[in-house]
Amino acid sequence: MKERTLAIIKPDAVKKNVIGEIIAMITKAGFSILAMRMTKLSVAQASAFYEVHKERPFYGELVDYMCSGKVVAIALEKENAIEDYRKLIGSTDPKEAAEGTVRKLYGESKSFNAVHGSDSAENGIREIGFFFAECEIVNI
Ligand code: IDP
Ligand code: MG
Repeated sequence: MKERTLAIIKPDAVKKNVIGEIIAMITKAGFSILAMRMTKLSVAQASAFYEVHKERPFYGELVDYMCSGKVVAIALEKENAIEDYRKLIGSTDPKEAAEGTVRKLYGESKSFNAVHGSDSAENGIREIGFFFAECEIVNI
């Protein structure tokens, strides 16, 4: 079944000038881009996006990081998108990520790990809705 996932190229990866490389990895892996936008998150937006983590000790650092520069939000669709995208990006901690994954190639640390990916089909839909209006999703 086709699923949707939200990718975010995080501020560390944007600063490294690897937006193109990461998008190439995503499209070569067979994902369709339904919507894409560069933006800079406010503290309020980043806090709301990561609200599920608000009790975690790293929440403040995570919000600061996500607001520290520009990000690229990308709505993706593919069969089995959630699992396949998470395989493409690798483990949360780049040190533990498999060779050839986005986080292994471009992540700095568990905190600054280059990209975001949704963790379930339900959250994929919800997170895409956080960045894109229904009329901005181009599904042809
Ligand atoms: P995920 O991005 O692989 O789904 P989550 O556990 O959902 O990982 O965490 C969200 C984000 O919070 C991570 O991508 C990373 O930027 C940050 N993060 C996760 N765990 C830690 C940690 O132990 N220390 C610092 N930052 C963390
Ligand atoms: Mg997560």
